[in-house]
Amino acid sequence: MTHDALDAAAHALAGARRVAVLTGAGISAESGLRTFRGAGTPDLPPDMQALWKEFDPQTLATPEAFGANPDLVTRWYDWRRIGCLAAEPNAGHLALAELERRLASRGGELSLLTQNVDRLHQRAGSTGVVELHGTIMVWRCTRCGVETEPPAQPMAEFPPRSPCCAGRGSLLRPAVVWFGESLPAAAVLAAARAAETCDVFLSIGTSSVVYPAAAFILQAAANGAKTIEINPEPTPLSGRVDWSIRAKAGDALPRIMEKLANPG
Ligand code: BV8
Repeated sequence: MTHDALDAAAHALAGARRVAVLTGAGISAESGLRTFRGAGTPDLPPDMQALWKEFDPQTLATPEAFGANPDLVTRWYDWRRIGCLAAEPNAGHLALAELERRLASRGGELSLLTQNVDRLHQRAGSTGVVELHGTIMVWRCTRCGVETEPPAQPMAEFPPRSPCCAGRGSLLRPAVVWFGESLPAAAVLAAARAAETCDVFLSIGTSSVVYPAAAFILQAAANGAKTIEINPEPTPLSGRVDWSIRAKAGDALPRIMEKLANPG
């Protein structure tokens, strides 16, 4: 982790009034949650081992997969939901919540845009989080769209019938955005506004291959914002940002916050 990149990032943030942040699965990796494209997965319950070996998450996160095999897809999502509930926010999540408070204390603002569905940012104290890809903590009736938050325990049946329209054979699905589905219009609007008005755009823990989320940092750069990426691995956008910091979020963000608190 190069000190000059960390110093440059801290310096850019020190002078910023509006900061936009995009996070991806990598910021939750240090909380023990699997990334979509990263290596390695947490230990699976024995009865689940066989189920996931031959499946690629990207093929399960689609309406077609749900239509073809609602039992498999809802089991996978409920397994992930329970994992997210058991996880704790890590130093990276907490540093972003602290950055939001620090900016607010001097009349600034932080727009936190996340691709993650685990709600760890909210549990870390971040507010106004824009969930670009929805959340795994809320499930929706496939017939009438009514949303419910299932209790913090594994679902009783798979696929889960919706309580409101069970008589009509309707199922519950996770309120996430699957591949091929449009992002919530309000979320896209909020993200575009943040990209257009921010002084600094931080991209953290994302492989920058999923669109339209990956495009917001380019929009910010086009609007004259300073752009910073934090990722242990390079991404397709590493060469297009002002500083690409090769580090884990849980290492780099607390260091940046330390430099903000003790300038000079
Ligand atoms: C849409 C939710 C309109 C569910 C997910 C151009 C424009 C528009 C669309 C497209 C386009 N080109 C292609 C498309 C289609 C598609 C797309 O982008 N495909 C890609 C794969 C080519 N986009 C869509 O379908 C979107 N819809 O645009 O609607 C439309 C409608 C019809 C037809 C066409 C368009 C919807 C996209 C949302 C899909 N839903 N998830 C769920 O979670 O199950 S996406 C999924 O990928 C997750 O949300 C995930 O967050 C997201 C992105 O992945 P990352 O977060 O970046 O995670 P990843 O594992 O990839 O990377 C982790 C990174 O962290 C790594 O780089 C690693 O090095 C790093 N890391 C690891 N440890 C750490 C770390 N970093 C920091 N610290 C660490 N400790």
